[in-house]
Amino acid sequence: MSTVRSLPILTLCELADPGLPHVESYSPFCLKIHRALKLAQLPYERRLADRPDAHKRLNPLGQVPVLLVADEAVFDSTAILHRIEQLAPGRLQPELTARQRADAWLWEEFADTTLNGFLVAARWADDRNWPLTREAYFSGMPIPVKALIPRLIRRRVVGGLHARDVWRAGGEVCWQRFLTVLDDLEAHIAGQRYWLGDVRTVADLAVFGQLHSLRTPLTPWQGAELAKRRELTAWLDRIDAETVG
Ligand SMILES: N[C@@H](CCC(=O)N[C@@H](CS)C(=O)NCC(=O)O)C(=O)O
Repeated sequence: MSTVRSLPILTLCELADPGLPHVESYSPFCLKIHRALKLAQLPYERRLADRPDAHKRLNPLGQVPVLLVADEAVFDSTAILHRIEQLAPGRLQPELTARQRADAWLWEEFADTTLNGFLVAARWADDRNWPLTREAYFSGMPIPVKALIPRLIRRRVVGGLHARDVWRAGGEVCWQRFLTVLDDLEAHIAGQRYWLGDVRTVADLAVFGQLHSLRTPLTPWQGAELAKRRELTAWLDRIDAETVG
């Protein structure tokens, strides 16, 4: 493992801290980056905002996370992971074979797309959870806008889920697919220490970011289904313990 020299100041631009133990952010992408920075032993500051596009000056896409490396803004959590690898070589994942490396990044992509679709659907589209999400995300809003804005944002987010084919066939089909994916992930991780076997990789961080985010009080049914998968839960607990800092 190489040493980290002359580090630039790192600032993670993100959303408010939910105030829950072991959940630095409701954003699964920010959570992934918190854990990556801790694993890489890179000290960082936090810059919190009420809404993702508050950091738009740094990220024209209007999303979080953004990592400021001195005054260079790096955005998109996958690009940030690559940057962390450059800043602290070997700390996120050891030297891998070409196939292991490809597999790690492919799983990272699967987490950011497929698993994220279920998480967004669970919080924003699932009627059982929407009141909890609305309260958690919008409670600070002044009353007159609170009646309207969350509904409009919800409509936009659920529209995005249709476009991604996550919610197009409705909740029943979405949650049936979710259970099948959970069963497949459970079978995948059975008997393995890390997502790709013996070595910890970016796949662990990315899959953790999305699945651990389903274990907050915002999504009780999805969290309970996850808890039934014992191997997956044991792996999540292990990654949490190893990266919580
Ligand atoms: N591909 C981006 C996705 C980031 C993302 O979707 N962040 C959410 C918060 S969890 C966000 O900023 N949403 C606001 C929006 O998309 O307008 C990444 O990996 O960083």
